[in-house]
Amino acid sequence: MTSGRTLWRNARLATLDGTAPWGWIEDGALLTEGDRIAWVGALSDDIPRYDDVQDLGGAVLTPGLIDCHTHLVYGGNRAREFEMRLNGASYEDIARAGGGIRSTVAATREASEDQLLALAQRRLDALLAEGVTTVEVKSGYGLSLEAEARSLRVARRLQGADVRTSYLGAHALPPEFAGRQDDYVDAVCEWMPALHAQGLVDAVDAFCEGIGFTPAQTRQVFEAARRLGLPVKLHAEQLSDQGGTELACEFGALSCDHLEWLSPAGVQAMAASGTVAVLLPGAYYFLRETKLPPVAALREAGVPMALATDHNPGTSPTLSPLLMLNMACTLFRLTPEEALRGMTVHAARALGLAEDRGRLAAGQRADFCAWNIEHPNELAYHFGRNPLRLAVRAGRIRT
Ligand code: DI6
Ligand code: FE
Repeated sequence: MTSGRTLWRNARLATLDGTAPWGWIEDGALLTEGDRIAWVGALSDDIPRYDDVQDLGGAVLTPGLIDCHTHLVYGGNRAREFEMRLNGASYEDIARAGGGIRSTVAATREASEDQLLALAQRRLDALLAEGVTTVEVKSGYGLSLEAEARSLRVARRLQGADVRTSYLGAHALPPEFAGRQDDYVDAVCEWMPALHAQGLVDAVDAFCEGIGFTPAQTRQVFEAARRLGLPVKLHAEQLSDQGGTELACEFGALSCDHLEWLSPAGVQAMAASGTVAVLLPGAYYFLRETKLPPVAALREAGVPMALATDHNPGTSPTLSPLLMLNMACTLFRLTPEEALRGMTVHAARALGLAEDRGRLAAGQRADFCAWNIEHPNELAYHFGRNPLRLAVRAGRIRT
């Protein structure tokens, strides 16, 4: 590829720019210059000068997919726990008995940095194969300064997509802090400046839940983030209504994620603070939850809804963003267009990248996917089938 101007033509564009359905352009073309989109339009328009041409064979073009909530770095798996749940134990029972997140913490601490990298890269490769060009990766299975740093370094070393990292030290209580939860929260806050100084943290996350951390502890973590100028996000109202969302919104959170138990007051707080609701149908499905996130209320209040895999070994072992598009429709009743906007435009916003990516528009990063489909609604329709033809990242075809 040259660093000059490339015209990508013979495509049908779901730009997702503006509010027109799909931002659709039939007979579309797109011009890239370096890593940016320079122009988007119809073939019948006046096309600016270009140096070379790529023919897309009539494919549907969308922005590259953005998986804005994953836990890709960990050792082991929890298939045994899945079996236990099918034999009657609940997710909370297993967590309280010292299994759950803490069993993954043990396996993660045992693995070397290179082993963790190999495991995480293989997982990321599966996401890339379905068109992901940007991914958020959380720590949260190390739970010591050194092990959290190692996980975040692994995330930074991943190849093939842009990675945004979130520090999730407040994910679970590690065994060496048993019975000393407040001391652990102090430690999480103390480690934060060191991790930030190493350039390892783009945002700070926490698990505010009965089996996680209280709103008061979450506030302490968010205050530490604020002192460093780091944006926050939250695992909020997943298994119960803790009021974590209202707290996160007070801190101008980029996103609140899960939200099955979100209250009407929580919806209003999100609307007022412009916080993105990240919906995670994989975890809802895998835990066989029955309480749905309040999608109609979020829609009514104008809260942007993003969608992600939440890939993690305990509650959402999926590596299929396309399956999440389908489940968002079948389980949560999003429309196919809302689902796709949720994994592009709104996912970008959940990472603080709305001005940079998530749409096909001049000035945005040249991250896009060409799909062998007739219409973009098929992305949410064909579950278990991957129609990706090619992915372009920063103006280059990913091989
Ligand atoms: N909520 C989740 O669904 C994951 N983390 C969280 O805070 C579960 C993580 C795990 O079970 O390993
Ligand atoms: Fe999560």
